[in-house]
Amino acid sequence: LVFIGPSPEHIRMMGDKVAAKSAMLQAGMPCVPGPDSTLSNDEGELLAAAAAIGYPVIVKAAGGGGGRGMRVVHGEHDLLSAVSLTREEARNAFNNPELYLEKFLEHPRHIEIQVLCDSYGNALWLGDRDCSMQRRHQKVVEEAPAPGIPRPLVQALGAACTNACRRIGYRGAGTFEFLFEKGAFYFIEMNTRVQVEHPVTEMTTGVDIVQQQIRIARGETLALTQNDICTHGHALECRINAEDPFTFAPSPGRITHFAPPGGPGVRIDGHAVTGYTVPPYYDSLISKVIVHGATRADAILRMRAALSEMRVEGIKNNLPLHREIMVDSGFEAGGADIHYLEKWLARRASS
Ligand code: MV4
Repeated sequence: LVFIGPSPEHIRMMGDKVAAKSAMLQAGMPCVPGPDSTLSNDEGELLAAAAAIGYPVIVKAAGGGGGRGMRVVHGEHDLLSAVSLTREEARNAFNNPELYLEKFLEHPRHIEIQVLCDSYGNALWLGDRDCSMQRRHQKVVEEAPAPGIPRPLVQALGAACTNACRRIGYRGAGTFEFLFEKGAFYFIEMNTRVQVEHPVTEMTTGVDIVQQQIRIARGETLALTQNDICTHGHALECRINAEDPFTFAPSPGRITHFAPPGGPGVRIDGHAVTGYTVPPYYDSLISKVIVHGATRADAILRMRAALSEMRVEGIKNNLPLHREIMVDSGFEAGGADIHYLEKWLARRASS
């Protein structure tokens, strides 16, 4: 049996967010300002560490990630209670009470870089994705490339990611997650797996990431070099969930009619068919609609057409929400931050 994925040591390293950040700092990766160590329990040291960063700060659990185990602190009066609360939560949820401290970035975008590495020190990056359109840490719409960011900045970041991979001896597919604010990138976490949003990278690079994972696991050398990688056009992905499009309550049950969209530049990843029963036990994701176009504007037009063709009947689903997002001027403009969708939903709920 051959495991398809990174080594256990790398998975463990990236699961410990303090170890991950420390390895990345040593590799020259830009990280969010904050101490390169776990927090002590000494009140004076804690207050000094936060004061050195400047408020607001964010307390994060070393064993957390993906939005679990973190707390924003706006001033020194809240720091010590936030640290004890987060530590208790971390102890219970992750069996790891270690915490770390960062400057809290208030209006960042969530940008990620896809990498592929073989077992022989070869590393490639496959462009960037913007995953800022999210609600409660669940991505809703993803795209590649990230709109409006100067390409030389992204290219330097991609090179920093492949350098870091070579330095730590990473193997397999991986994603470097960054916050982007005021023209700068800050590393936050690395995902050691193929992610739900990988199709937008496949559509813009033409590289089959899952095929590459299997080839790497077989012990093959990457047949591609960085010069072989160029991105074309723009791709969008809408996650179709079995949920109420207003309350977000899960809506499992039988799909009485499923009609996926089609046509040039339209890809559906999913398992749903007419007659399929969505079980109540898992994530509500039932299908992904991915489109590619020559430009971002073309991709949006294709997504609007695809969503208007698509039918999912018998269960509630978020197709109506996606149809609204695709005609929203803030989304169309590109570059919305991680809070945009939640604010938009709050306005929509009250009108
Ligand atoms: C942050 C942050 C602001 N400043 N770190 C949330 C998920 C986890 N991967 C990291 N997260 C954040 N870390 C600093 N220093 C804001 C978030 C954050 C977030 C990040 C990415 C996507 C959605 C988010 C939603 C809320 C908060």
